[in-house]
Amino acid sequence: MKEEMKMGINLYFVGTAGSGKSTLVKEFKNWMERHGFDPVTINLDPGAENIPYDPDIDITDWISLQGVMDEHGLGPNGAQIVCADMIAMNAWEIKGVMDTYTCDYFLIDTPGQTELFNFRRSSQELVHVLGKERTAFVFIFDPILSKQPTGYISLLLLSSTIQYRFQVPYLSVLGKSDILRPEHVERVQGWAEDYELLESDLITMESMEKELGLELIRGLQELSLPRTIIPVSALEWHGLEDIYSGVQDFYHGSDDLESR
Ligand SMILES: Nc1nc2c(ncn2[C@@H]2O[C@H](COP(=O)(O)OP(=O)(O)OP(=O)(O)O)[C@@H](O)[C@H]2O)c(=O)[nH]1
Ligand SMILES: [Mg+2]
Repeated sequence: MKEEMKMGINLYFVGTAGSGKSTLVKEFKNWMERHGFDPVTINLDPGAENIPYDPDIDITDWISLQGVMDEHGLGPNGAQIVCADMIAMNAWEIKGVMDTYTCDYFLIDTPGQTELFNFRRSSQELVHVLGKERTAFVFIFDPILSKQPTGYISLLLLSSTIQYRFQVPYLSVLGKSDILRPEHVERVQGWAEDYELLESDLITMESMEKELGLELIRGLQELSLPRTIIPVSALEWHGLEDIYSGVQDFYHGSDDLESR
């Protein structure tokens, strides 16, 4: 196996609640193993119950949401904020455990309440301590929200905050694309590539958000957001190779599966 493959890229899966982060971590791990790679999974959600895979490194070994709720007399949302900062305080310990692994990728599952991860300074510190120079994000667009131009624009704004907050390479993926009709998938792909198409589809909508939406599109056009969105189905193993080659492009040039 190539030496460069063993540098252990930190691949974070982010997206709105229920967008499919944990399932994608699970299936991307299975896919990687099937293709001869060594992935290591990390759960960063201290409130996660019923994770669909058995994480190699689990934040709940350090921090428990229920424990923080009990100790500080907080509800689940307030406790999540405390936990987000506690995760950063434990970052060097997590890094210490990561250093005991020799692997290709660390697949990092992030909390369901995505704004906690995206907006808090502690997450930036965590990403830095765990090795920002080898980091990429996979931003999952929720398929149901993405079907409408207004929902898609909202998610585009959210993804742009990730670029703004973290300044790391990231891929946009359309999650659970198996539940969308092929023409819907193509439409969303078209919007990613061509903002004029997004604009013209927004204009035809009877929506109060139309005027502001058009102005937002003009602003978004100025940003260097990814101009492709990868349709992915974790359950059907669709688009997983595209994620892999997209990340490889960031760090190793075009080292695709064929060249292994
Ligand atoms: N059809 C389909 N369903 C999926 C896919 N990926 C995830 N799901 C389903 O979507 C639901 C949410 O998936 P999760 O992986 O738990 O999503 P999450 O983003 O980790 O959720 P939170 O951590 O709670 O925010 C589950 O019922 C999954 O079975 C997919 O590729 N296709
Ligand atoms: Mg999850």
